[in-house]
Amino acid sequence: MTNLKRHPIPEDVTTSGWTLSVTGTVDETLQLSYEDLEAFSRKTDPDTFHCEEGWVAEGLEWRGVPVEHILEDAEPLEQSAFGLVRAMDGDYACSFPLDRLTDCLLAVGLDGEPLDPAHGGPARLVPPNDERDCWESVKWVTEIELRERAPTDADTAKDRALARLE
Ligand SMILES: Nc1nc2c(c(=O)[nH]1)N[C@H]1C(S)=C(S)[C@@H](COP(=O)(O)O)O[C@H]1N2
Ligand SMILES: [Mo]
Repeated sequence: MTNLKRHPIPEDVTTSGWTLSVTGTVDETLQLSYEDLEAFSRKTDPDTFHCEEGWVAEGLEWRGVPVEHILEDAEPLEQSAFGLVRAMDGDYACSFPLDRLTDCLLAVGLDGEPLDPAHGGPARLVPPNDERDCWESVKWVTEIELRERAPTDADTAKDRALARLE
């Protein structure tokens, strides 16, 4: 059981045949299955999640793979400086400087169970707790695209996420 808030699962979330793509300024484009990620996953210390809307979820035990390890396999090209993390629900995406992205966890489990779609499964980005905004914890992740230049607001969800809070 978990106390993350339950939001409706968007219609475009389908988990069958799911893979994570690692694309963009990398030497090796990757396609990883849930099983590939699960095999390299590790448990984290209990986490507390705060949403800008004011609610809090405590005692979350994520299990996942450090994004740093995923990216090592893709061999980022030297010019890589940003990552755009894309999701299944339409055009939802978040941008990160590469050094922040490597500090994130890609969670595939929560509280001893595979991460279910109600909580962003098969895979959800979990940025380090001390410096994250709630909308950066991208649910239903499908792709990590590395880039040389910063993605613009047109590429990301920040404006839309904030608009939802108004
Ligand atoms: N793909 C995707 N990820 C998302 C969102 C979203 O709408 N789509 N909402 C964000 C916001 S604002 C919050 S507070 C959390 C909510 O997570 P929960 O539904 O597990 O409580 O997911 C974040 N990640
Ligand atoms: Mo949020």
